[in-house]
Amino acid sequence: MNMGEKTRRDFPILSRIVNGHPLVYLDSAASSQKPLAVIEAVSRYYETSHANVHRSIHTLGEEATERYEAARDAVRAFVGARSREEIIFTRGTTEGINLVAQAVGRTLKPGDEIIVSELEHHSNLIPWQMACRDRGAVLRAIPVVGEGYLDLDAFDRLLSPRTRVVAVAHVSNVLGTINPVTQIAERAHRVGALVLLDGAQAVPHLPLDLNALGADFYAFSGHKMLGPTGSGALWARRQLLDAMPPFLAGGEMIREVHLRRSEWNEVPWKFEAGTPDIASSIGFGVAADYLRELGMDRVREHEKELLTYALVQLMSNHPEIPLYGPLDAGLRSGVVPFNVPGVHAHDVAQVLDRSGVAVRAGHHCTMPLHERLDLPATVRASFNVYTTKADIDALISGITEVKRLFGGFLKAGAG
Ligand code: ALA
Repeated sequence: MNMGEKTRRDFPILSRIVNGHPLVYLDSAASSQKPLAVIEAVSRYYETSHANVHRSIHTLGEEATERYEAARDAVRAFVGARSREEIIFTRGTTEGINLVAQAVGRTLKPGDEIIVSELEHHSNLIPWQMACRDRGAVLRAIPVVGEGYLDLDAFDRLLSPRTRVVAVAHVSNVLGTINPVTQIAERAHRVGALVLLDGAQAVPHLPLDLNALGADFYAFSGHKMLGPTGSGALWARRQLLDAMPPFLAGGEMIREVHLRRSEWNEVPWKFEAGTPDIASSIGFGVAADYLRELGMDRVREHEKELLTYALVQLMSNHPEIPLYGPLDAGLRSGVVPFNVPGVHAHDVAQVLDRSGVAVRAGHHCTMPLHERLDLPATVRASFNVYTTKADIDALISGITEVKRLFGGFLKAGAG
C-alpha cells in the first residue's frame, strides 16, 4: 500500500460523499485537509486546557502556555530552525510577509529597489507594492521563461547596490516550479540585499533545512501543511528580528508600558501582539509532528510519483489539453495546472465537482503570472500526502465528462 492509500485513513473528511460520489480532493494547494490527530488536539485543548497564554498563573493558563510553546518547538524542529526564538507564530504566510514588508518598508528610501518575480502569489507582491509606493522605492520583477522558470540572467541584471530586498516564492502555487532559491539568495546577498522566501507551497511538500537555504526570512502557513486555518509562522534570523520594529502593537508584545513610552518584549513575543490563535497553533505543532513522522523525503517521493502519473495520464488520455509548468518532476511539486480547450476553467471545475472532484479554477491569486502566460484562468489539481492514483484517475474521467458535455457546444460553435 502506498503513502496516499495508507494516510488517507487518518483524514475523516476523505470518506465524505460529495454530489453522490466519494470526495476526490485535489485542492490541497489552496488548503490541505486535516488528520484526526490535529482535529483531536484542537478539540482536546478546548475541552481540557483552554485559557489565555503567558498571562495567568492558574493551572489552565500554565497548561495552555505549555502547549502553545511546545507547538513552537515542534514547528522549529520541522523546518530545522536553530532556535525557538526565530519562530514567530502568525495567521499564515500572508501575515508573515506583511510583517517583514512593513518593518523593512519603513527603512526604504526613494530610489531603493525591491525585486520580486512574475510568478508571485499576490501575497508576496502587494505588500511590496505598498511598501514601494509609501517610500518612493521601485519594484522590479524577475521574468518567467520557458516552461515556468525564473530567468536568472535577467535577475543578475536587475540586481544592483540599490536592491534592498529580494522576495520570491520557494515553490510556485500555479506551475509548481521549485525555484533555485539558494542561488537566488547567494546572488542577492552579494549586493547586500535581504532575502525573503514565500514558503507556503514548499514547506508542506519538500524536505527543508532552513539554515542551509541561505534566506533571511521564510514565511509559511499551517493550514497548507495539514494544520488548522489561522496558523502559520515566520522564520527569520535572530539578529534581524531583534533589530526590527514590532508589526502589530498591543498586549504581550511589551515588556514595560508607560503613558508616553513603552519597551518591547523579547522575540518571538515582540511580534505576537494580542491573544494569539492558541488552538490553531497547537494543531499546527501536531501537524508538523505528523509530517515529521511520515518523513518529508518520503512525502516528496510520493508527490513526485503522483505528478509523473498525472502528467502521463493527462498527455495520453487528453493530448489536446495544454499543460503548464516544468515537465521534469524533479523541478516541480505536486501542482498540475491545465485548461480544456474551448471551456472556461470555472465551467471545468463545476462539472468536475458534480462527480465529487474538487479542484481550484481561476487565476489562483497570481494575475500577473496569468497575464504573462496570456491566460484568463487555469484549472489546478494539487496533491498532498493523502492523494492517490485513483484520485488522478477520477480527474481524468471527469475531464472526459467535461469534453462530452461541452463537445456538442464546441462543435456547434465551430460549425
Ligand atoms: N495560496 C492559495 C492557493 O494557491 C490560496 O490556492
